[in-house]
Amino acid sequence: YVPDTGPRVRVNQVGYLPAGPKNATVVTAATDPLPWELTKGTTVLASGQSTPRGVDQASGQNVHTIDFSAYRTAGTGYTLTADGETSHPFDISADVYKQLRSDALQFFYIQRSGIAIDGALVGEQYARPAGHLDVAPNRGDTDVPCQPGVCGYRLDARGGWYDAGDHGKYVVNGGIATAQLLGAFERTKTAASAGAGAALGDSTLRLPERGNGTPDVLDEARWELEFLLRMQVPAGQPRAGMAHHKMHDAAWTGLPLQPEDDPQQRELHPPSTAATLNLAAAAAQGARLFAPYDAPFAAKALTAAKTAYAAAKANPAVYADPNDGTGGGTYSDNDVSDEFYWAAAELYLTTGEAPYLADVTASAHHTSADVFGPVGFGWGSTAALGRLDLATVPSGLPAAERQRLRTSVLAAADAYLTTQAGQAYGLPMPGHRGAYFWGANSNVLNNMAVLATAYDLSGDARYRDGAIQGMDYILGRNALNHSYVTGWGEKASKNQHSRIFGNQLDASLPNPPAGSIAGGANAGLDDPYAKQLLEGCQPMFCYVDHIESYATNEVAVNWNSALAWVASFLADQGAA
Ligand code: 9MR
Repeated sequence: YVPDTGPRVRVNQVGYLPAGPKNATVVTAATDPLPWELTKGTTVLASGQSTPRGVDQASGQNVHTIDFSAYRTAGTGYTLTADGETSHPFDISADVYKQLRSDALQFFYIQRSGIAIDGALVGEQYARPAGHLDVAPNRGDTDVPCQPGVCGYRLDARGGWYDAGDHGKYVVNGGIATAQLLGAFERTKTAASAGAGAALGDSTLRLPERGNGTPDVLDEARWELEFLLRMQVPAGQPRAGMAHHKMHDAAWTGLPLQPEDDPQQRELHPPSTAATLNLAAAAAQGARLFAPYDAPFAAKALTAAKTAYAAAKANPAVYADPNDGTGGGTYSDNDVSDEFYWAAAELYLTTGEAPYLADVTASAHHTSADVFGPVGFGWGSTAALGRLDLATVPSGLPAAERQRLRTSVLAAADAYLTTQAGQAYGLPMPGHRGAYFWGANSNVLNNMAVLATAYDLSGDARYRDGAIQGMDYILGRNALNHSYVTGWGEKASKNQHSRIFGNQLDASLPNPPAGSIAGGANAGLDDPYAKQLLEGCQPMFCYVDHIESYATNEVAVNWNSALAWVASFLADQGAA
């Protein structure tokens, strides 16, 4: 299988910010510098010499890089030519990322469970009846039994978002995705470049809640928060206050299948410490952000967070079964020390209470440099979320302690800049095979979020430029010459694995909406379709835009939340 990778000059297919970094990569056999030209139509606007970079580890290609940052004039239809090849066209504009923020956030409404999706808001092709409200043939989610032997009660677990291309709902992953939407909003309270956060205010998204006086991004996060709260074990039951790890169908549903057509039994799976702590962290953060808009809801969320945290401390090692993967993913994680740290941090930031601070400072994650690992944080490694919030959200932490945490964020960002400088495709992630695993695009984005936070904290433009340059990889400057965000770039993912957006299998169904990010190159080849097609691939080539490749090409809430956070940062850098 040889993918069509188009012109050998690789650019960000969408564009570059006028005062931001502008880099491209050329695949070539040449070992000496090559002349390049930036053109628009027949006019040559800039020229120079490429920098030979040798063989790129992640792609196996001999490559050169081109730096045309000095050209800053806004316009459309630019191309870059080198070695007889001309790139896809791109823009230079302060508005390049303006729409990406709302596109990436809008994905969540279309993923909602338990509510009809209004075509008047998001386009008739995405309109559908409410899924999983017990209207036949659905059996769930308003009165969900446990798996046999797990509990003696039923829960109303309606709502929330479908996790990804499946119909499952998972507390661990829902928690981190919610936290990133809340975090995108919370950033506007402290980051100078975010202005007053008007871009994330009320009526900035196409949601049924628009115009209710609450910022839309909070309304969207609340849709999942309410679900997370419903997953809590009721008082009086064994393990009260913990959260059920997940709920999904007894067996995997077919592809494609609209949520309202799912006939299978839905079941609650056992509670886990990890899920309980993710609920605690996300609900604690939600409580402080909702306080000005809906005090009763904020209080309810805080009570749930406190109850969950106490239940986790009483049940500190209840792990999800790594073999519980029939009908849904496992999201199993046998190290919850990072979730404990994150939850304690959020509870401390919301309440200022000493016991939470004591747990924060007693955690090994509070001083470890490892919270910002080379391959980024994610659903199973959440300590970075706690550290980033402790460094940015105002609190009663002693100034010296705050400074130490801030310095640790800058040190992590320095390491990502060093990694990025070593990557000829400009991404802040190492080039070895092990870095390209399931959902790697979200790890690249989360490293960019650390760079972005370092910029917010320091004002040092090197960090901002690192975050901006990382987006080039996502939007087409890569070995496949492929943009991983639907609707963004000349050649972009559009056949992501999804039971809802099944256009590739059924032409009457839509493709994913603009702003949906694919999981990305995964050298693990963890699905049969990718395995038979891509065996032996170099890491950056281990991707195919086919609906059956769930391990390289799925949509997922925790990947779109990473995109949404970063897109919101980038949209604020228009002047950069
Ligand atoms: O994102 C998850 C990835 O880190 C795991 O390696 C993988 C296998 O366990 O599962 C991924 O999550 C999937 C979940 O289990 C079920 N819904 C779809 C998710 C994205 O592929």
